[in-house]
Amino acid sequence: MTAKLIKGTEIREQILEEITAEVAEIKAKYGKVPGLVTILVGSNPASISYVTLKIQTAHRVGFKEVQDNQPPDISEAALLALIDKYNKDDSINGILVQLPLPKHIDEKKVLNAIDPDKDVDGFHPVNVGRLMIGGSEVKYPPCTPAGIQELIVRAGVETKGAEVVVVGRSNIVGKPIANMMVQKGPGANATVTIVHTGTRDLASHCKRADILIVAAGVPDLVKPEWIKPGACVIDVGVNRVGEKISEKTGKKVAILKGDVDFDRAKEIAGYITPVPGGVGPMTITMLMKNTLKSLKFGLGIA
Ligand code: L34
Repeated sequence: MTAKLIKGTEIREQILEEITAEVAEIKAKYGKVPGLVTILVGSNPASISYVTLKIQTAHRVGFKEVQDNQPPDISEAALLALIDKYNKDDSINGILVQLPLPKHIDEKKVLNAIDPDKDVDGFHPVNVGRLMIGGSEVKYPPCTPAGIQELIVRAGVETKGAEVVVVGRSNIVGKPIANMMVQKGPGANATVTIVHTGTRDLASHCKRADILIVAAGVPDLVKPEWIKPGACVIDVGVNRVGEKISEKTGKKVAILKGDVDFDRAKEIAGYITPVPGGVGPMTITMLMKNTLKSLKFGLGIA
C-alpha cells in the first residue's frame, strides 16, 4: 500500500489565493491592508529561512511587511521596547518574534509583552487560554497546529472519535494541537493522547493512532512498525541533517528530514505529509490568515 501524500504546498496555494482576494477587497473598501512585523534576533540559519519565507508570503498576499532584524546581543530591555513600539503602531496588526531567542533573553517575558490583539502566533497566555476554552473564544490559533488541522480536514480524514496520538509536548505544537483536537466541533472531537520523553512505551501508543502527529524534533524517531496500517501520519519535524547544492539555484541549501522514516512509513500509512512541503508551508499560510483576522477584528468585520 502506498499512502496518499498530503501536500502542504498545494493546499497553501488555494488558501493564499483566498487571502489575496480578501485583502484586495478590504483595501478597496477601507483603504487598509494587514501589517505584519517579524522580529528576528541573531542569525540562526533555520530562523532566517523561515522568517524570509514569512515576509515573502506576506508580500505576495498584499500585506504591509516589515522585517526587523536585530543583533544577537540585543538586550532584553531593548527588545521589549521594540515590541512596545509595534504594539502602539496602528499600521501593524501582527507581531511575530521568531523563536528560539538567545539564552540571555527571557522568552516568556518577550511573549507576554506582545499585545494579545496583535499576537498572531497565538503564544501569549491570553490566547493560549482562549484556545483551551475553544469555540468562539479562540482568536488566534497557533500557526503550526492550525496548519495541521487544516491538512487533516482537507485530506478528508475523519477526526470525530478518532484516536489521535501526539508525539511531543512543546508549547508551539504538541500541547496546542492536542488541545485543538480534543475540542467538540468539526475537525476535532477526537480522543487524544500526548506522548513525550517521559512516556514508558512510545511504540504501543503510536500503534493505536488513527491520526499520528509527530513533533519531537528527532529525525526518524517514528519507526514504520509503530504505524497502524491506513493511519494518517502528520510529520512536523524539520530536522536539518546536512547540506546540498540546490539544482534550481546552485546554492548551498539544508537537507531536511522529518521525525518519521518517510520512505518506509508511506508503505503502511493511509495518508502522510512529506518533509519538506507538508506542515511547514501551512504554518506560514496560517500566519497570513491570523494577520488578516487581526485587521478584521480591528475593523469590526471579523
Ligand atoms: N514565533 N517562532 C515563532 N513562530 C513560529 O511559528 C515558529 N515556527 C517554528 C520555529 N519558530 C517559530 C515556524 O515558523 C517552526 N516554523 C517553521 C516555519 C516554516 C517552515 C518550517 C518551520 C517551512 O516553511 N518549512 C519548509 C521548508 C523551509 C526550508 O527550506 O527551510 C517545509 O517545506 O517544511
